[in-house]
Amino acid sequence: DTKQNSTCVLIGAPIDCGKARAGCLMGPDALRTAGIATALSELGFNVEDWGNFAPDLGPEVACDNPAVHGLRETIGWATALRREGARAMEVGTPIFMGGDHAMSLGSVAGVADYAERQKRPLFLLWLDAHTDIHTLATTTSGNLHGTPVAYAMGLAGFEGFAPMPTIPGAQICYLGLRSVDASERAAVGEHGPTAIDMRAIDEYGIAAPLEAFLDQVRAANGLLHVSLDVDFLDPSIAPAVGTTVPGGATVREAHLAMEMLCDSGLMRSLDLVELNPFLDDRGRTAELMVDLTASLFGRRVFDRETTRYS
Ligand code: EXY
Ligand code: MN
Ligand code: MN
Ligand code: MN
Repeated sequence: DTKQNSTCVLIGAPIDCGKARAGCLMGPDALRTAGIATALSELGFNVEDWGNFAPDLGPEVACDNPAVHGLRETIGWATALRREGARAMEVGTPIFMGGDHAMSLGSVAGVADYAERQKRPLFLLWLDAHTDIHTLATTTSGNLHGTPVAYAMGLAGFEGFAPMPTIPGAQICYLGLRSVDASERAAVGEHGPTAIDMRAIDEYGIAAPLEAFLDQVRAANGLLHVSLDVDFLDPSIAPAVGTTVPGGATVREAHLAMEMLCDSGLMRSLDLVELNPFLDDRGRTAELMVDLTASLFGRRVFDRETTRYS
């Protein structure tokens, strides 16, 4: 309905247990400080800020992989964010403000619960340098922010996490990849997410491969969840992330992707993750993330019609 279409729900998720380097817990407040709510209001949205959430008390789970850390707290976060995410879907467009990418173990599950109730297929667009497709068994760093795609696909090896409605690999698309572990490459090959790496963006631009994926979502009458990791962006424009990888998306590539997503009208929920304000340079990464969010929700230089050349 129109109320639902015109409402954005801000969900603060200061989760910081998905890796070793601390700081992402400040992410939600940095996005607020950079003006995320005002930017959305100025675009005509009704903004509800639900504040910062806390994790549930997770179960004690034995894990065979000694590298894995933060498991209990991560499961607690996943449970809480799944519940709040599903609830926010009924109200409007949730914007999950991380926090590290382990946040998506909860956000995507909540969105998937909603999609299942609506009997609509859920698609996932993962804007990231990394594939985040490890299981508890394959991760060597033990950093759980590297796992949410595997969980969403229903891969085995997520002891302690409640099962979620799974998203088939054919409904998942990566954009911006440039750092993939060997076992992750094998998992992508086996389970079939579309992998648009930086070489593909160099060769074809960002528009053509993204449009092909959006066509798939449209054809299936799907709901689209977008997960935007700060490290999708080149470190020269977005230094505030613990996992920088050179050769990322430019300012304009990123804005064009956001503008195309907005025009498609397909996005139903959004993650903004991995912002570590402790590593930022006078807030510029937080400001860029807010500017990209504004493009995603309709901020334009001109209406598209005025700049059409063919
Ligand atoms: N694949 C590496 C690991 O598992 O440790 C790096 C993961 C980085 C994940 C960041 C959030 O995207
Ligand atoms: Mn990630
Ligand atoms: Mn990443
Ligand atoms: Mn098309």
